[in-house]
Amino acid sequence: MKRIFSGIQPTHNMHLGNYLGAVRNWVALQDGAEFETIYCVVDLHALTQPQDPVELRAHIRELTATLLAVGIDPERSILFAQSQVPGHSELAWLFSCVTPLGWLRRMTQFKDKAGKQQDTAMHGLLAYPVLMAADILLYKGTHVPVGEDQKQHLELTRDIAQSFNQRYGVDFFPLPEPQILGSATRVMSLRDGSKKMSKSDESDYSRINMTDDADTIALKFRRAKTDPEPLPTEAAGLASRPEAENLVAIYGALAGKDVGAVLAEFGGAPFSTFKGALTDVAVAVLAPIGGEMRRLMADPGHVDAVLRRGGEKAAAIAAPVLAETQDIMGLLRP
Ligand code: AQP
Repeated sequence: MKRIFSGIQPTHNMHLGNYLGAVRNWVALQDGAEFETIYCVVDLHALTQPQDPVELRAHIRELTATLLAVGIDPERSILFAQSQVPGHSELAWLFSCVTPLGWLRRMTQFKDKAGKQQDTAMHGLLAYPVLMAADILLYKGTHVPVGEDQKQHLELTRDIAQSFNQRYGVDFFPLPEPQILGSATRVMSLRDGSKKMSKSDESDYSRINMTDDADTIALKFRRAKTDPEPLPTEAAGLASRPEAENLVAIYGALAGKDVGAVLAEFGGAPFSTFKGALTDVAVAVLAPIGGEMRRLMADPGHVDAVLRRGGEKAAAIAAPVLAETQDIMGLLRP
């Protein structure tokens, strides 16, 4: 059976980058017949950065409501929060005993986030990819939709699965494959076309949040960094113009058009004209999602019930995998 596992951190609510780069594809994968889909609000991963406990709990609920609002259907996908299934932490410990430290120190994300402070960085930051391997393999996930930035971590998941299988002479864990979808878009910051749009960017003007209203979306696009030239008529004209390239890519992803078609329509136009059209298409996509999310948040009991049911379904798949792992490793079952 082909099984997709993917997660999103409740570090803040979802932004347009998370949606166009990942979550929109989650909905497409759920709606296709090829995969069983498991989607997780990875709150344990969020703890690798300092979190205010009250805000974290609110973000877990808000993010879940947003996932429901964009079309994740808890009847067709398993949707839950990572901390609801203790097996994630337990399997991560077991995997940490078959994962050499050198593999973790080499991870680009660790090097970027820890910088020169590797000795004072938290162990959780270093161990993040081991927990990610546990997230996927606890369900024997076979396919993981990943962006460029997560490819290295998925490679490590495969290495950990292989290391476990080899050490114990079993063929127990699958080696999960990256599921690359053509329609995924890497969305860059609206303030700096060389940085990805990110929840943790200090400036809210760097991103479009899924909950932004029409006025805020218009203001953020108006303020988005651009250059003085009009839009080119050919894709080649976007080279060395990262901010222009980003806005064109966002427009294309939202309107379902490729870059050539967007430039055929707007080539030669000034940014003021293009930004107006970009706002219209963004509002058309995001306004109904924001409305649905606010409706769901008015009934937090419903969101909690969805997570509870999802957690039960996830735990039912996880329990035998964890028990068999413990058996293979020579532990006594609880
Ligand atoms: N800018 C982006 N463009 C395309 N895809 C993106 N993703 C994140 N940012 C972009 C994809 O969204 C999924 C969930 O991401 P995550 O919550 O696990 O964490 P992240 O990649 O670290 O995202 P952020 O927004 O930058 O969060 P913070 O600031 O908390 O670290 C992933 O599939 C990711 O590739």
